Amino acid sequence: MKEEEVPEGFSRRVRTGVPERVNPLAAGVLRRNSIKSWTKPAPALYPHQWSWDSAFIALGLAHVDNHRATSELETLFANQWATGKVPHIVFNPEAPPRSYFPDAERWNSSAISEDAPSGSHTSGLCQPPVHALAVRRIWETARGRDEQHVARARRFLGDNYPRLYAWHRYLASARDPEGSGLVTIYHPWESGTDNSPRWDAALEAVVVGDLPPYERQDLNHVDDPSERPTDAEYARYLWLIELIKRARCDEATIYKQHPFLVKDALFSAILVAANEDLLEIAEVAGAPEDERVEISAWIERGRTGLENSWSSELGLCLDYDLRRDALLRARTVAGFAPLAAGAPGRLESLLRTLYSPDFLGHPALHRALPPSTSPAEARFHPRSYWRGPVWPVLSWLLWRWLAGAGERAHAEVLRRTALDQLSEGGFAEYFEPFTGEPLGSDDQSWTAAVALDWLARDAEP
Ligand code: 2M8
Repeated sequence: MKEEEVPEGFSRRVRTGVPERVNPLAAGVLRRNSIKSWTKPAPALYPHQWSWDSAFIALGLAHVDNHRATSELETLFANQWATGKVPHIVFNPEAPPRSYFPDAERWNSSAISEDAPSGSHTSGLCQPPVHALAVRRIWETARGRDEQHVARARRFLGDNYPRLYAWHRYLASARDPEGSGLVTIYHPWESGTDNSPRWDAALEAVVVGDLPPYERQDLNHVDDPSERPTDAEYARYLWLIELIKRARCDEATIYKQHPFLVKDALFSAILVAANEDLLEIAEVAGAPEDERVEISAWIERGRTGLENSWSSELGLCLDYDLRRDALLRARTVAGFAPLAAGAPGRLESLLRTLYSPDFLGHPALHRALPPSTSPAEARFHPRSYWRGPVWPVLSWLLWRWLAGAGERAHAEVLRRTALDQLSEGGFAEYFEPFTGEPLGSDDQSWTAAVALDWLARDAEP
């Protein structure tokens, strides 16, 4: 057996439990999910290219195949909309029929919007902007190699800086006409934390109208339907898409009449961190001074926005429902978002919340890793997708933020615990927080990708 080959049943549980085995296995997952120049998020459940998955994948690939990491992002950015938006899905024309819904035909984006790319099929939504983090990682890993790698990475940064800048400008303008520093999302899928209780109140207010018939495909790919969103949630997800299509994806029209309009704290925090990385990329790419000044202003505005989302009562920050003019009260891992911006003035409170029994200090946790929703939350569900399970990508974000905020010892414990989880449970999409049971899809690409990034730390002096 070659090192990266995985025997039958092995992907669900890495039986050796030896962390050193994780590296070749993780690279193997990415290789097997790879299609030409990009990577499927999972072997069957997600047969297309997803935006923030690809960013995490590129970040992991940067350690094993820098060139392939760049093509992952280039393929995604080749489908950028004229507005600067990076679509949340680029549809794979070779995906098996009826493998994912809503599909390219249901979206039909190029027919409804002139801003959509004409030569491909994409969704009309977007996802958190992790991309600049990945581009920076590509640069960092290339710098440790020979001249040729450095020159190629420098070219990549130069070619892609304008696309990243256009993407962030879109988010800072079309998605924040109020200048609040917080990004507005039109659909829970844009948050990436789809059925999180964060969205319950805003989603419940959405009245579903006449929906063209549809058949869910996602339930065919999991062991138990309770691991996925409910039918009632799906009806609302599809109704929101119907409304976005009727608005022809026009931002001003959506802003005027869409029933789901929410300021997303986690998305906004990722944008602050991504803008910090974009500034570095701008430096390498020799970007004009006025653009650098603009990026710095976005960072400041983002920090202010996060500060304004702070809840002293919960010791977390909260999302905001623009339609009902109300904070969305939910204790979820997204509440730690200010850490991404260094958490000035809030670090102590955030650490207190993080290590309290509401999160990592909960006595019944299988491992001290962040459940997506606090077990103290009435709407917590340990098996249901973003309502409780541990997601390795979120552990990765928290790890990075803790380290960035100067909490290196906490970050290191988190990294090791997260690697132990993967070495015990394989590269699952998410994990039951009390038992450690792997849930959702097996061989989830971004889980493997963050493992590669975590393991690369061991090689550092
Ligand atoms: C999940 O979302 C998609 C819709 O975008 C789905 O459930 O069908 C989320 O976990 C999202 O964050 C992720 O990007 C996507 C692909 O892994 O799956």
